[in-house]
Amino acid sequence: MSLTFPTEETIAAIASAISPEEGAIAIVKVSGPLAKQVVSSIVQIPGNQIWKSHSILYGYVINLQTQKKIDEVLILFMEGPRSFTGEDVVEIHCHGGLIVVQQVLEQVLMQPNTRRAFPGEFSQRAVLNGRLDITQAEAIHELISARTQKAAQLAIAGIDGDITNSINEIKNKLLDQLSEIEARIDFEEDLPTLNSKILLDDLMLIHNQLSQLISNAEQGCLIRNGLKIALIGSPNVGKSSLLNLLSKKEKAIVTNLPGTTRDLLESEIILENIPIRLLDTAGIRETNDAIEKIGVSLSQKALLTADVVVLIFDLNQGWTHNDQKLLEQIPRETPKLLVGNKSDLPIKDTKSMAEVTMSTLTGEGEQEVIRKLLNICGANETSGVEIALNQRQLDLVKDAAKSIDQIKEVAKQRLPWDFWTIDLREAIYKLNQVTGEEITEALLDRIFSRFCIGK
Ligand SMILES: Nc1nc2c(ncn2[C@@H]2O[C@H](COP(=O)(O)OP(=O)(O)OP(=O)(O)O)[C@@H](O)[C@H]2O)c(=O)[nH]1
Ligand SMILES: [Mg+2]
Repeated sequence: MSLTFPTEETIAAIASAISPEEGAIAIVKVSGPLAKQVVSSIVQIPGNQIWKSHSILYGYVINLQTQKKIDEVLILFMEGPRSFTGEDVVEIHCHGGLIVVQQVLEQVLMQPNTRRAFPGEFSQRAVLNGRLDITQAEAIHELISARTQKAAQLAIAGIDGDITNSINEIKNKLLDQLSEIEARIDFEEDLPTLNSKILLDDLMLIHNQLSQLISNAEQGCLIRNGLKIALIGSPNVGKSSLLNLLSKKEKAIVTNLPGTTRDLLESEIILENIPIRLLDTAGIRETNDAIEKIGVSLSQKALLTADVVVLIFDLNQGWTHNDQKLLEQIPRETPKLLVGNKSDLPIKDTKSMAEVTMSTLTGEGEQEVIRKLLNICGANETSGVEIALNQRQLDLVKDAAKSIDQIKEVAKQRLPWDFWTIDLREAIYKLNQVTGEEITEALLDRIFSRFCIGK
C-alpha cells in the first residue's frame, strides 16, 4: 500500500467492554511513539522491574494531581513493530467496572501529545503499517460482533487471510489473461494467435468462482446479521405460545383472553447457525382500549419492517376476514409463512390457507414450521459456507463479476483486444479494492469509522 498516514500522534482508548459491576479486568490501550513515556509517567513501579518488550510490569496508576493511587495494575509493553498496530503499544490491565478504568484513561489523556483514539483507529494503523490487510481487520471487527459459532468461525477464516487468498487467486488468473492479451496488442506478429473462444471460456470459469463467492456472501450475511421475524395474527391465535415454544422458555404471557400481548416482545433464537430475532406482537384488531391500540400500531409497524412475517391463524376458528385483511397488509416483497395453529382442536376450515399446520400446545408440526421458515429465508445451505465476504467486499466482487460478464458481449461483437483489456482491468481494480491494494485514504477512513472505539 502506498499510503502515508500521520501516526506520530499517540492514541489511547479503553479496549475492553465497559459495564457497571462487571469485568474483573479492563484494558486501556496506548499506541504510538510516546506510548511507553506516557504510561511510565503516570505509574509507580516498585522494586527493580525494568521496561522490556513483551514482558509484564506490576505497579500503580497514580493521579498526578492528588498523588493518590487510582488502581493496582499490570503493564504490558510491546515494542513496535512487534505489536498489533506495528507501533509501540502499552496495555494497562486495570480493574473493571465503570470508574477506575475511566480514571486510568483520563490520566493517560492528560499527558502531552496524546489523544483519544477514533473508532477503529488501532486497526487502521495496523493496516497502514502492514501488520494486517484490510480484510483481516474487517474480520476482527466481525469476530467481535459474532452472535453465533458459525459467524465466529467465518470471521476466524477471514483473520487467517482466507478472503484475501481467494480473491488473489482469482485476481492472478485475470492478470495472466490480461498479460496474454496485452502481449498480442504489442507484438501481434511475433506471437501465436489467441483463440478468443478458449479465452472466453476461461474467463467464464473465473466468473463462476466469483458467483460462488457472491452466493456464499449472501448466506454469510444471514449468518452474521441474522433475521428479524415477526409473529403476526389476530388476537388469541397463539402467537405468544409460538414464541415461547421456539425460544424454549416462558417469555411471553399466554392467556385465553384475546388482547393479552400489548408490547412488542423480542426473543433471540438460533436456527441453523442463523441468529433470529423473533418478535411477538399484539393481536391486530379494531379496538377501543387505549393501551391495546398502541400495541396494535406497534404490530402494524413490525409487520411492515420485519425481514420475514409469520402470519398465524386459528384452525379452530378458520380463516377469518381479519386474517385476510392482515395478509393483504404484508408487503409483497416480504417473505411470509402462513401457519395454521391449534391443530389439536377440531379444524373448522376445510379449504385451509395454511402452508403448514401445528399445535403449540402439543408441539406437533413445530419441526415443519422451522423447516419451512428456514426455507423461505434461503437458509438451507449455511453449513457449507467457509468464507463469506462482508457487504463492502461483496459489492466490489459483484462489480468485478459484472465487468467480466461484459466481455461476453465484447467477444460476440468481435471487438478488438483493447476492449477486452478495459473490462479485465476494471475487474482487477475492483478485486484490488477488496484486499486494500488499491484503496484511498478517504475510503479507509470510512471503513474503519464503523468500528468501535478501542479496536
Ligand atoms: N388447544 C390449543 N390451544 C392453544 C394453542 N396455542 C395456543 N393456545 C391457547 O390459545 C390461547 C391464546 O394463546 P396466546 O399464545 O396467548 O395467543 P396470542 O396470539 O399471543 O394472543 P394475543 O396476545 O391476545 O394476541 C391460550 O389460552 C393458549 O393456551 C394450541 O395449539 N392448541
Ligand atoms: Mg400474545
